[in-house]
Amino acid sequence: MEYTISKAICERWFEKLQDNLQTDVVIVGGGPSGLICAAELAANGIKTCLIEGKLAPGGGMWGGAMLFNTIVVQSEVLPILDRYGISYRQAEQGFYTVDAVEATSALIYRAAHEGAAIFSGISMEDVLHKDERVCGVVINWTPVAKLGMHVDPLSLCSTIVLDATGHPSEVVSVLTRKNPVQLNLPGNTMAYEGSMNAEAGEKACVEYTGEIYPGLYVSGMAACGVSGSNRMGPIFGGMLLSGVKAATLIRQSLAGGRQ
Ligand code: 48H
Repeated sequence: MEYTISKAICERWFEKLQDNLQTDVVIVGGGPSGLICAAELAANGIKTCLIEGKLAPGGGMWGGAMLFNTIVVQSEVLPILDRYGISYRQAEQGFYTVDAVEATSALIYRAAHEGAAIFSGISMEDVLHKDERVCGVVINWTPVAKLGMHVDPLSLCSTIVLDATGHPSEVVSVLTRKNPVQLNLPGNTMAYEGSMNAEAGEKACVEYTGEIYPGLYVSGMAACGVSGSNRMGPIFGGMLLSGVKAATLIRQSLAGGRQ
């Protein structure tokens, strides 16, 4: 019995890895913006792979605010919540509360169920950068990096990479640290996240969602950070809108390339 169990897991997992060595989109980071983007892309037949460094995807959504696991959204995202079967309760002045566990688990379920390949416990440590284009990511086990083990990585090749790593914007950071690139951002360079301003942050994370370098998109808190915009605290409507916008732009770009 033990042999059969182990063989089944190894066969399926390596099949998943092999199938995603070359893919349409690699999303780095399984927070709300990355997860919803993965769900929307996969639902539309785009071959999508999501790399999450931690054991469980969900990012900053599980914890709500100060571990109070309730989040707030604004009325414009209610159609998204309805589409994902996430319940909400009216608060004041156009704001709604959502159970963080219900919302996070719904996003994870939908991304996986629509067919996005999710790899957890694996971190992006570098990008593939060729002919002035990002064309994939370099990955390794998160514990390998944490233990400082000298182990060489593997690569995932993709047409598009999305940096959905939240506050640290790790994909953009590594690209700019290692390569003399100009980004499609104010000042052509990566900026740093500003202090809390919920109105400005919510607007900016959607506005700056997009392609900032050939092959490289940013979403969510990463879009906010690299554009030098503000953080917004425990309101998550912008993260969902950003992920949906990233999926729309990526679909348009892939459709253009295939014509
Ligand atoms: C693999 C990685 C790597 C790596 C990081 O932070 P997230 O939840 O991301 P967003 O942008 O979808 O949502 C942001 C939101 O949660 C938030 O922090 C808000 C609203 N803050 C406001 C405020 O004022 O503080 O998720 C990012 C995910 C995490 O799960 C990381 O573990 C993962 O990315 N990640 N995965 N390789 N190198 N770096």
